[in-house]
Amino acid sequence: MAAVSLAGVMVATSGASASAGGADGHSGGWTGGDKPRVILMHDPELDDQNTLVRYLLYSNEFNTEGLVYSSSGVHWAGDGKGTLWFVPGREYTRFGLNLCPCTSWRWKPGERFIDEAVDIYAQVYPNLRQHAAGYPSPRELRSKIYTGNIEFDGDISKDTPGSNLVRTSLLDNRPGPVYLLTGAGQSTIARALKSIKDQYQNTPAWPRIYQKVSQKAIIQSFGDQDGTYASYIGQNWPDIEFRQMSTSIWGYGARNAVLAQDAAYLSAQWTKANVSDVGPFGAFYRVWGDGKQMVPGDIFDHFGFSGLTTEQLKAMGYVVWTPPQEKGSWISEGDTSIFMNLIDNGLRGYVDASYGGWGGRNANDIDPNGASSSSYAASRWFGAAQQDFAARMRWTVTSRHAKANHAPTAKVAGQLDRTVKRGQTILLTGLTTDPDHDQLTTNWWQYTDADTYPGTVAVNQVTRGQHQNVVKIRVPADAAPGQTIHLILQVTDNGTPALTSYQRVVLTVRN
Ligand SMILES: [Ca+2]
Ligand SMILES: [Ca+2]
Ligand SMILES: [Ca+2]
Repeated sequence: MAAVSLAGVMVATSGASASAGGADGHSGGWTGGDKPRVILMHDPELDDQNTLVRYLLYSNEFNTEGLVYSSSGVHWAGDGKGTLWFVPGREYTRFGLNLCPCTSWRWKPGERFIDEAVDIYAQVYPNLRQHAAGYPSPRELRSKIYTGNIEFDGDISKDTPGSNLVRTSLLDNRPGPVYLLTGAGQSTIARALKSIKDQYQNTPAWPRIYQKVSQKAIIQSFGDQDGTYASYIGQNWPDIEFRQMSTSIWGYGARNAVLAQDAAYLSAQWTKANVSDVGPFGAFYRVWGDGKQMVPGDIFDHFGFSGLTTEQLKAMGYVVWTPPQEKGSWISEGDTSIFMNLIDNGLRGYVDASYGGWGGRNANDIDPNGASSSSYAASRWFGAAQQDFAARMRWTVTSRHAKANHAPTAKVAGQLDRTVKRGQTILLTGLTTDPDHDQLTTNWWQYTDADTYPGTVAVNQVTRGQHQNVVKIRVPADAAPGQTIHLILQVTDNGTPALTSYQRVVLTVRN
């Protein structure tokens, strides 16, 4: 447990779970403290480019071991030798099309969007590091760029630099877990696992290697974009934890998923002021009508056009699968959910896929209208996440710490994970500060969707100030042994943009 002493009480720090040694029941999982080990995999879809911008703004919170060019069912490079490829049911056979077998699909020769993003990171790095510690040097990030199994959709026939990286990270003797975050297919992961199995399965080391890798790897994926989870990983490595991160809130359908009060975050006005006009990352970030195209002539990528109707775009030969929006507005960051629960915001969404956080949750939440909603588990946080994104975009163009806003910190005195007795009364002391000395608004609330106790508990205010918020909780008499109650301390500053941090406390009812 990483802890600091503050005002005479032991305080668990935001990124450091108090549950040492897997007391939460997830013995292989990251418990906070040091940064998570991460290998990020992307295909050259415009929304991966946007996800990458956001990821690099948070790269101070990760041990980035790889930024890996990857393929998917909708993007693959080909082998450069004219080999034809075809997978039944892909987009090239839909929409009345019959375009493959073909030699590559929606992949620009010499594609280097990951390198370009890191080049921009190098430009803004001197500013970023004024605002937070721990940003990796541009040189270090450049050394982490690899090419995975990009030649063909779902092809795991050979080792690649990307699959070798995954393989090495899973086999090394450094502590895990290794988060394999993919916004593309899983062929690079599958190839790494296949190589490990091929090498060890007929040796005495196999049971140990199988167990080690199964405990160390955590896959967080948006869907199964090339089918290799179904065809290889799930069948051969069923004990690897697979976290499905396919929330709708971050993607092309965000307009149908955000809460009404958050619609402005998708607008041209907000996006221009907070993203597109903000330095070189803003210029790189894809928005509707920006005149760009990832692959010249790609009939699925009409997003750069402005002022044309669906009918006009169709007449030009484009497959218009989502209607044109206002020039300058949000298109998509579809894969952002793969890393957002690893951010050190105090929600501890990394502990378990059921916890939830800015990247969503693997279950429904009950929305304010009382409906069980798959998107509300992510949309409930979207405004706070966008404000935080806007602040970090501002960091990229601001050379002085005092000229930008920084998130407050939320801490809780004592353990974050506690075993409690039925009927017991406990005090929870929240301690909040702000690096900019902003005014703070704090509250405690029960995250009823994430906890396993089916009811609600009364959160009784004892004292409430800007920097200390104490509540009293009585553990319900009808709580069953093993049930959990999740309580969240939330703090928002009055900076511009206003920023929110949290600390989650998990009470587990004793036998
Ligand atoms: Ca993608
Ligand atoms: Ca602040
Ligand atoms: Ca509950």
